[in-house]
Amino acid sequence: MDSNPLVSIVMGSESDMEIMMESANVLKAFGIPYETRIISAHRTPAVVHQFAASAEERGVKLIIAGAGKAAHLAGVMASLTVVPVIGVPMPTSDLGGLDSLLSTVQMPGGIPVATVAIGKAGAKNAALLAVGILALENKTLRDRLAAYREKAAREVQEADQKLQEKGLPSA
Ligand code: RP5
Repeated sequence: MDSNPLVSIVMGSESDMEIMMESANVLKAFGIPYETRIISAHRTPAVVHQFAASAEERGVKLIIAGAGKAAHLAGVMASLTVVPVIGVPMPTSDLGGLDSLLSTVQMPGGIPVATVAIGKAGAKNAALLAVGILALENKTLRDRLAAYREKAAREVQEADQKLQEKGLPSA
């Protein structure tokens, strides 16, 4: 946790924490100061208002908001600040996360929430998107992001080479 965070990671419940750790891990790896909070649009709405209203003056550049079911946290946050909000829909037991996805992504025109995939991939990509946006004004970060992509490409190529040499493992 940093006293001057550039990114806020917020989640609606403690039950979202395991998934939202994916965002935190990426930001940590890129050396980006971030903060994490559990704040709920329906259980602690006053805290959400206070938090969002103060984000810009505290120097926060991006908010990553993860929530599930009737997931209104990202949209409510976006309505309360001009700081861009990236929404991460949580997987759910009843509807597989489709409920979270639709309630995060289907914002009426005027108040955008940049919505990523459901679950861990989305949480990871939310942070990578934040890195990319911050990298627009930061060459060091831009080079780190390029190196991250190159490493991912190398890993695929190595896996393919191994497959060509050894074939599929026998069942
Ligand atoms: C949302 O409701 C949270 O973001 C969470 O994904 C979902 C379920 O919350 P719990 O009942 O597990 O606290 O507010």
